[in-house]
Amino acid sequence: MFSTRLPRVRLGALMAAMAAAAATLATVAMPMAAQAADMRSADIHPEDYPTVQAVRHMGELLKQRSNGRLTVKVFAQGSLGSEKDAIEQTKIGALSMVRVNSAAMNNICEATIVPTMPFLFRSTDHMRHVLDGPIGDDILKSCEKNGFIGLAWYDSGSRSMYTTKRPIRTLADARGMKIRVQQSDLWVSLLEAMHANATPMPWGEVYTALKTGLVDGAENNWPSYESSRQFEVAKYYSLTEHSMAPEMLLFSKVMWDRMSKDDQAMVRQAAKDSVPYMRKLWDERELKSRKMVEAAGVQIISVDKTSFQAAMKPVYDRFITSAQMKDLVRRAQDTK
Ligand code: GTR
Repeated sequence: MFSTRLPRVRLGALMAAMAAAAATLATVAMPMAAQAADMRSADIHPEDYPTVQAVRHMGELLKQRSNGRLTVKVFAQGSLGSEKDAIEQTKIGALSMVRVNSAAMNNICEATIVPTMPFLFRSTDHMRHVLDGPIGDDILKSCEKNGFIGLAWYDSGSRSMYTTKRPIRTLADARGMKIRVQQSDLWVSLLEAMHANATPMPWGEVYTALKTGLVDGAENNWPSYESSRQFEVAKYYSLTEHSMAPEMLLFSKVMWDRMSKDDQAMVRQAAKDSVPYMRKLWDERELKSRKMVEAAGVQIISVDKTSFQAAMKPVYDRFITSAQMKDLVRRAQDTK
């Protein structure tokens, strides 16, 4: 594990550069319809992860519906680099699609901060109602100006804290701990509000960072904690459930604008149709992952969530300031 992770990151960067070169060549040499036909999508998760499977499913639907003309190739396991790299590749049109967490878009498309906010969603149902309705659509649409066509929201469950040396039982326990966060200003602020030391880094580096003691902990949902094997090196999982930051499926605006209206509609529909499929896989995987890590000896710790929630006021004060952001948060909170 230790020795295979770093080279993969470098290989990913190399492949991303090659992908960019190939896409540039394709732009010069190929007719428009052909460009739209072979779509490539990136994901940092392994092959069997629900997000990867959902995009594969979307590809199958598209292939069927277009009689084999539109296809999607999914590059899983971060083989094209980190989420940040893949977002950049998508922006310039070297990749057609990318599946990332909303947090990865926070510094790029401001409205994605809303569903990433701590303790915004009251339950899975509440989250799904908000994202399936006009608020979810408005946020996806708002990323168009940044170069991304928002196709769908996928589930990502609740994120909780996990640590290597000692468990977090109360808010005070988090004080001074070095905790890995996603590369988003919101996440730095969120952990600072717990008086922890926020350490942003790409997902592919977290296992090693935990193992070598570079950080004392991280935070994520059950399936990511399990599939990354981070539970082997951070055995205390504290049920803070502080954010339900969802996953996003984004299409490159550069590539989108080269497609016919009919193909765009087909892509949108296939992405939409992959959501229930993803949620089914997700619900099963959450249970399976939790059981698996418990069997492996992970200690699950319940915490007083209200104290963590109360500590988040400065995060709302800092990030939810404009009328547009306040309106989105209020509408989300008012959703049943
Ligand atoms: C996972 C998410 C990834 C990535 C990762 C992280 O839950 O699915 O897209 O954001 O968390 O923490 O970096």
